Amino acid sequence: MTKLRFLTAGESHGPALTAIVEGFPAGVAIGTELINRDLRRRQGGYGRGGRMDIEQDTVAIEGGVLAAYSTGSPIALRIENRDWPNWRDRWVAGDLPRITVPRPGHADYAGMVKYGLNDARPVLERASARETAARVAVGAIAKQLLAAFKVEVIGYVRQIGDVEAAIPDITPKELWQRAEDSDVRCPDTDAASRMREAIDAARQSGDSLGGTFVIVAAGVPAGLGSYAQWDRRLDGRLSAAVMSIPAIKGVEIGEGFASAGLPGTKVHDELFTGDDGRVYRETNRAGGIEGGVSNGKPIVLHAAMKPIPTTLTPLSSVNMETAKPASTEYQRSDVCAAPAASVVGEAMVAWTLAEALVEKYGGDSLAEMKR
Ligand code: EPS
Repeated sequence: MTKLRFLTAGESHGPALTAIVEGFPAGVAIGTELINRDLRRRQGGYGRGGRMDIEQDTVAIEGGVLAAYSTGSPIALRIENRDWPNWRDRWVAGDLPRITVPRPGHADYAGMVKYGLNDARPVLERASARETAARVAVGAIAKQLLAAFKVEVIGYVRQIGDVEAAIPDITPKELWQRAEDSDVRCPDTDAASRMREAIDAARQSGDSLGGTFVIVAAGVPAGLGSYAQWDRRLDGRLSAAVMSIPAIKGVEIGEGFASAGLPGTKVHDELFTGDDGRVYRETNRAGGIEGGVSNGKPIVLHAAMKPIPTTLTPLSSVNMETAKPASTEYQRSDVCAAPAASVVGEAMVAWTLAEALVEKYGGDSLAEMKR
């Protein structure tokens, strides 16, 4: 089996997050600093909460990399939770107070029902978006494989609350550069300042905000994925990967939902040949995928994140012990995590493309893939 796969483990307030990447080809240069850079990017963003003042996520590579190159063995990654010492004693003694009022929109209720628990703590510990730190570390490793094939994955925020950015007609790389300079990861500086205002207003009123982000993968070779079977379709796999990020409620590829309201002649990307006989297109409304197969154009994916479910303003809920009405309790949370989610989106798209590359080119070593 040559399939590339990964698993994560760990709780939000436990000792650490762990990831194991398996089936990763040998001979890929793995830079720890490139992983740490993405971990820092995920931690940032205007609207993040108090936890990010505690954490300074860095990765320890504990297997599968020797002298800065992947060996083909499982890659083990560990990110310590700096918050752990604040929880350790009560955690180990088992005297953390039970949580019996589920937050609407979080995994609390569904998790309690599913696992037959009288306490939402085990649910929220694992369902917390803290787990995405491990995914970002894995995604940063995938990006290093993609870089060997000149594939680049970038992400930026397009909307926060009801503030929508006007995306300038510049290259994805330039958009990304602007997003990198923005604390809401938005390339439109005017919209970015209105987004910050919207986040401030939500914080003031004890509320939370969602948003949307765009992920672009440039340099993706044609022919990844297949129409031959449902689970080989690259668009389906990318959508599943991005939808699996906590709080993501919508994913579209290319023009997505807008294309449903247009006639076919206004949607499909016509083919032309240039003087050199090469096929080209003037548009990319399909977002780089037709028939579930990459077509050589940049892959463009757009995702919608709902507002964070933990709100300072209580929401109506039920005490699961007494079945009586109750209000949600608040400790701390982000007001808006859409900028961070865009970094996680990059990771999940990079991962899915790395998987598809390994499938197509054969994955024991980078040299073999290149051949
Ligand atoms: C997160 C850490 C968590 C939350 C957030 C994501 O830290 P804490 O619960 O200790 O404040 O800030 O989790 C959620 C958004 C959630 O709904 O669970 C992180 O590292 O990203």
